[in-house]
Amino acid sequence: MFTGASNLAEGVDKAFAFTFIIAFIFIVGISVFMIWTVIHFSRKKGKEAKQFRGSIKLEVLWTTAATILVIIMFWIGWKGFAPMRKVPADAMVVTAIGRMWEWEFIYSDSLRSRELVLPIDKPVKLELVAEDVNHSLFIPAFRVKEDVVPGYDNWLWFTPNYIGNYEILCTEYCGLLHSAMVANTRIVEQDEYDRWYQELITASFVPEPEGLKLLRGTGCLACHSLDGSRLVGPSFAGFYGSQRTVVAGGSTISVTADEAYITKSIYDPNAEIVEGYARNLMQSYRELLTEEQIGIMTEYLKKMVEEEGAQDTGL
Ligand SMILES: [Cu+2]
Repeated sequence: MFTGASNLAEGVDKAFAFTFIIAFIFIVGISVFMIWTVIHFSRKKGKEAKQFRGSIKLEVLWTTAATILVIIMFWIGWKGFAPMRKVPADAMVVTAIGRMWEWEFIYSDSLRSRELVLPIDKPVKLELVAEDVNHSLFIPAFRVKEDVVPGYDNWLWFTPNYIGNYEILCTEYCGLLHSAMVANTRIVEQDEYDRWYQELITASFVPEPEGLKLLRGTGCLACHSLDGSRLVGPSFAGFYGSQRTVVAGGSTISVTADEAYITKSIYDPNAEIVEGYARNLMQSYRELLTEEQIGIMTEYLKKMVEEEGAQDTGL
């Protein structure tokens, strides 16, 4: 019956199931009684209306019964909730950053990851940081959810106890692409986690190119992938120098993705829309990016295509 993937899931599910069952019994009971009352006490020919006064016995009965039920509901809910605010001392700490419109996770030694990878059966505390507006981190499979608010030190903890991939969602409407603000949490065995962490350390020694840093820091990669996968906007894989079919002012034209096109797409994103993508999802970045910065980003995108080409020809 209880299928959550963390130690906290059973407490939440029990409270939910109990409240749901009680509510269900009452809605059915009250509806049936109401229908019976309407029929039974309807005006009938030859029958005098009778006047009733209140019944102390009934009043006491349903007040006591309802109070006891509510106290039981509270008690079951409290038993599920209390452990959520008691972090074990040995919990591993990861900072979860929420920004429009992506999640990022910072492990010890400032190692950053887009995916939340965690070892099974080990308690983890997520410290929640918002970089712009209010967000809310929700991992349905673990039954944990907390608001991520700028300037407020919020946190949550859990112990994952099933291997697998689980979705992380944002459940506080945070703007245009709120619904795309998803991430993955991967629960693995301890040795696989250690391997993954080593890779993270190794990757951190390779300095990130300036252009990539800008793309990441400006949030471009939340909507434009680097690996060709389709997100809200067109991917950057094989992008530079390619022919784009765009819709501009009602007519479909073909343009080359060069620096001028990139600058235009960043400063006036809705003037030309790549065929098959939606209009008005991107705002102008005129105030946020200088032409020089766009130049650095363009250089990176150009190099990316050159490297892709070199890989394809086996060079
Ligand atoms: Cu959000």
